[in-house]
Amino acid sequence: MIKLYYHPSPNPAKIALFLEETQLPYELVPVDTRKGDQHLPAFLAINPNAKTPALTDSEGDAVVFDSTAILLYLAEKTGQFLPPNTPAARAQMLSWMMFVATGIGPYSGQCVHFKHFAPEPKAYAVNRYDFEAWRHWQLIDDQLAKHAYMLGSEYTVVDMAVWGWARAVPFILGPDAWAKLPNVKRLLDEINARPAAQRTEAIKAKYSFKTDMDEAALKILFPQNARLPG
Ligand SMILES: N[C@@H](CCC(=O)N[C@@H](CS)C(=O)NCC(=O)O)C(=O)O
Repeated sequence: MIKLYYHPSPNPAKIALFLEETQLPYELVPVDTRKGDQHLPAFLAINPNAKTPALTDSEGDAVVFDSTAILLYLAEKTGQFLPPNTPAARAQMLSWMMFVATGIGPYSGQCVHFKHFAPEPKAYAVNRYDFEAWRHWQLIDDQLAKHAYMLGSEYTVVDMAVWGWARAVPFILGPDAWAKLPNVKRLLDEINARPAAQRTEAIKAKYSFKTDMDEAALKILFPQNARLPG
């Protein structure tokens, strides 16, 4: 049995989408990161990085954390949503998966942090991360201007990786972002209309995750602020 350690945020959502697309049986284990569940010893034993998502698979005793690793694990396990098994197609798949893992995710996440949550002064950081987040999203848009999907004419695991963060684009880049990223918006709308994405969205309603970003949640999510003076 697969267990998905889940919070309704961009990285875990990609995994729920994959599981819903493939209809693999799985049990969802809520991890309420605004309450600090990611720091509980039982979760740290699965993901020492204290972040969602993580996944265990009793078939083969597998434990896997980080959304990119999990997507690749599940795609290889099922043989689904992968490009043709040629060196050229696999090279493109790995390149774009790592681009999302090391570029889209971190720059979008830091852009959100500095725009919406960081204390002053922050103009330098907002400028850097907004610039880099835009640059990364523009490359995704350019790729999607050339092809229906990230790897060409087929919907693959790379599109699911992009979808996780694409849902948050207006919060990351601003309310006018879609005017400049029409191809990302097209992919987002297309995936959102899929039954698997609708089932993924419905997960939120089944669990009562904390939504308040109150003082306690800020302390848990941004522990580095304890080092700031006064
Ligand atoms: N590189 C990791 C990043 C995971 C991550 O940042 N997860 C967020 C949710 S999208 C989280 O659990 N944050 C809680 C925290 O930082 O304490 C991945 O792709 O899975």
